[in-house]
Amino acid sequence: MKIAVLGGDGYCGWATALYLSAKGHEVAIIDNFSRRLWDHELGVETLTPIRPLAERLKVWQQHTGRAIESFVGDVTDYDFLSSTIQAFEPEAVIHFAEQRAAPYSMIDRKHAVFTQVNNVVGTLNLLFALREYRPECHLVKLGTMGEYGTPNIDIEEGYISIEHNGRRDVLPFPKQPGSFYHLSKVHDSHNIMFCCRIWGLRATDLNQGVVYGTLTDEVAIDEALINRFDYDEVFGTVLNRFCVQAAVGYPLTVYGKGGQTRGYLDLRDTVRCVELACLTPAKPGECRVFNQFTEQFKVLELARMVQVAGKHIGLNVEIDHLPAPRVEAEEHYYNAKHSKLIDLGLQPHLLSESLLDSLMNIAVKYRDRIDESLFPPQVNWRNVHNDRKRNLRRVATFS
Ligand code: NAD
Ligand code: USQ
Repeated sequence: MKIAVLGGDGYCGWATALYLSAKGHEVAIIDNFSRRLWDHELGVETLTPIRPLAERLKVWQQHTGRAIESFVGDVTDYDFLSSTIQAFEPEAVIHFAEQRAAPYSMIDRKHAVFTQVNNVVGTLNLLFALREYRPECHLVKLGTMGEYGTPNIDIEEGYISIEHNGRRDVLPFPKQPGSFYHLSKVHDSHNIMFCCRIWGLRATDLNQGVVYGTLTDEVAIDEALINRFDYDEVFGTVLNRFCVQAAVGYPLTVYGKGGQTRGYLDLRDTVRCVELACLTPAKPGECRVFNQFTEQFKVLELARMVQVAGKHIGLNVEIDHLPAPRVEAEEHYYNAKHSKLIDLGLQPHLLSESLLDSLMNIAVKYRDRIDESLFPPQVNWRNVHNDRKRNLRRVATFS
């Protein structure tokens, strides 16, 4: 298939682009490198030393003989995006190209507004470009499990059958997102559903859980292909952060009681899920929703697993409970369905089997690059004001 990967220079996008290219698909990456700029803005670096995209692509072609085309530009620029869609003529578009950190969206007004404009406008532009130039193309859009929040009932895959005053209907599952970022995903979902309904576009909204790990078969081919591994308080996700903290003997930063339960998946399952969605596209007019995670854990459970794994390689790991910087339930019911991707053939990698190889050993390998000042959380949900200095001093001023 001809598959365009929007956000292909990022964490999930890079792994996906290589995986699909290795499988024989014709892949193009579309990215404006804003993620690399946000690292500069925050004064942080990924644990793993990632190379410029052009160099990465050259090395990939040298090893595999397979070329990946790149289009550098901003998906919020309609002229750029629509001309790229016309030039590449994709059969599927995988849309990863958004600002994806909840804490980044909660720094101040400017970052909240930027996140929602970047994400919602980019997706809207894509919907218009597809309608105009590739109406048969399948949109595979990365959403998030965080769209649902943590309701006190089972979470369905996108839709729920409701009986109300004696009448029955199947409706979108209620959303209770927990940050301006997560809200942007809800707005996207509504726009996608609407465009499928009125124009007959076809889409799969992948409500993904928290991703962990950095190794996939393809990036392991050469050090120059290495993927991101973020551990700073803004872009670092919890399990990646815990492993890096363990590697330098820093007490694991559990926020509050640690009873926050989320769905998690290995990056190797992300790439497979996306492939499965592409290979079995939604029908015209259909907006499918898959919950994309493989296991659920409480934050404190993860910390204890990292503690045990650390012991195996001689690390003495302590666990700290910090005052919760976010406004979220610290103990709650959580039971989210996630069978649709399994039904399509997903065979999950389990955390218990990959914690050491896929995470801890990487953290230890790059230990010299770890900056401990990036561990304590500064962005506090209660301190979101117009003035960024009230929430995160590390941010440089960009106009
Ligand atoms: P990432 O920040 O590593 O990658 C996103 C990429 O998109 C970056 O390379 C960035 O430069 C690019 N981008 C952002 N805005 C753009 C724009 N306007 N124009 C062009 N390119 C743009 O993020 P990720 O972790 O790879 O996440 C990818 C997607 O998956 C996001 O939509 C995210 O919400 C979703 N997701 C991620 C996780 C996770 O744990 N990482 C979990 C659930 C969902
Ligand atoms: N947490 C800690 N300690 C830390 C970091 C996080 O206890 O040092 C807690 C958070 O408070 C939260 C949980 O761990 O309860 C997960 O936080 P996270 O930062 O790992 O993930 P989150 O902010 O939810 O965002 C990540 C991705 C985002 C994606 C989301 C999927 O950055 O793009 O949408 O995971 S989900 O959580 O299902 O919404």
